[in-house]
Amino acid sequence: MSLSTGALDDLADFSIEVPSWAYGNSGTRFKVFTTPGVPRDPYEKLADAAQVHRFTGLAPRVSLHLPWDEVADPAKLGAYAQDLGLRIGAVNSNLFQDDDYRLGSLAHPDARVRDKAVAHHLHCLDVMRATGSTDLKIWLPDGTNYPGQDSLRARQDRLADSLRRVYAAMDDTQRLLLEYKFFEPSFYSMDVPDWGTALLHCLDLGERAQVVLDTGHHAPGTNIEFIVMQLLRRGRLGAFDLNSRFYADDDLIVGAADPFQLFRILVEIVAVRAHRPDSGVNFMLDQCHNIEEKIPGQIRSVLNVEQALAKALLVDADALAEARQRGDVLGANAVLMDAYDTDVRATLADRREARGLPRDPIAAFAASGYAAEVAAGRTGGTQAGWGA
Ligand code: PSV
Ligand code: MN
Ligand code: MN
Repeated sequence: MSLSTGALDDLADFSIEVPSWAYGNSGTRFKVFTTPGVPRDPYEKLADAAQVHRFTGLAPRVSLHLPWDEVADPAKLGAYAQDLGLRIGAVNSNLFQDDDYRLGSLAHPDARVRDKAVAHHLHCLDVMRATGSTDLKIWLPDGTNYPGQDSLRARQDRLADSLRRVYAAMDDTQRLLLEYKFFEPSFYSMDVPDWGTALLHCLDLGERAQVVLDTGHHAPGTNIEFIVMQLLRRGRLGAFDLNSRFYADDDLIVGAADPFQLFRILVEIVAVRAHRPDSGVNFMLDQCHNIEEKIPGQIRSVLNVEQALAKALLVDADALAEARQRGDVLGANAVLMDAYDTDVRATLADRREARGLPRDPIAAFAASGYAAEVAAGRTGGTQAGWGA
C-alpha cells in the first residue's frame, strides 16, 4: 500500500489528553513502587506532562482529578499550563476516597452525603471556570456489594436527581461526561455499570451530557467498537478513557494488550470523521504506570494511539463500500486487514521530523537528561492515590 496518498493528513491536528495521575506513583493493593523524581504537586505533574507534548507534539491537554490536584489558586495552575504550552482538559470529580462515601456518593441513601457529593461537583465547576477547562468528568464508584443491600431502583432515582442538580449548575460552555464501569469497587451492582445506563442518564439531562467510554470497563469479549458506533450515532460519545486490559480494569498502556481492538475502535471513529478536533470526542488516556517509567510510558501511549489512528485512516473507504455492497465478505475483511497490516512507523517518524519533532520520541526523551534532573531536584514525590 502506498502511503503517499494524503490519507494521513488528518494526523496533523489530532491530539490526545493525558491524565495528571499518570505521573504520580501508583500501584496495586499489594504494593506501590516509588519512582525517583516523581512529581510532588500538580505543578510538577504538568511539567512532566509538558515533556510528553514536547517530544511527540500529540498531547497538549492534561486532565485533573480533584481533590488529588487541588491547589490554592486554580487560575494560577491554568496559567502555568499555558506557559508550558498546555491546556487543562477534563476535571475529574473524585468520589472514591472519602469515608462518607462508603455507601456511595451521588446515589447514597442519605441526602446529607448526596448534598456533599453535589457540592464537590459545584466546586469542580468553579475549578473548571478558573482553569479554562470545559469538561466535567464523573465516574461513580457507587453501587452495592450484596443483593438486598439497597434498592437498585431507588439508587437510580437518587442518582438522576443528583446529576440533574449538577447539570443545572453548569454553564452553557461546559459538558458533563458520564463514565460507566461494569464492576469495582462495588461487586454486586454498580450504579452506572454500562453504556446504556450512562446514555439514559445523559439523554434525561440534556445535550451537553455525554458518555465516556473507558476501554478497560467492559466484560471480557465485549465488542467495544459496536458501543463506539452506537454512541456516535446518537451524538453522545463525549470522550474516551484509553488504556489496555488483559483481565479487568488494568489501566495498562493503550494498544499494549490488543492493538487490533484499538484499530477497530478507531475505524468506527474515522468512518464518521470523529477523529477531527471539531467532533467533540475527547481522546483521553486513563492509565497508571506501576512499574514502568511514567513519562516514557505516556510517550509510548500517545504514539500507540497515533499509530492506530494512522492505520484506520489508511482504510480504503471506497474499496470497503464496494466489497460490502457486493457481499464480498472476505474482500471487505481484507480491506481492513490491509490497512492494519501496513507498517506506518517510518512514515510517522518522517512526519514528526518534518514538524521539527524527534523521529524517536522515547530515545530523545532519554537523551534529554530530564529524568535525571527531576530525580535530583525532587524528593518526597506523591502517589497518584491508590494503595498505600
Ligand atoms: C475508574 O476505574 C476510573 O477509570 C475513572 O476514570 C477514575 O476517575 C479513574 O479510573 C482514575 O482512577
Ligand atoms: Mn476511566
Ligand atoms: Mn478505570
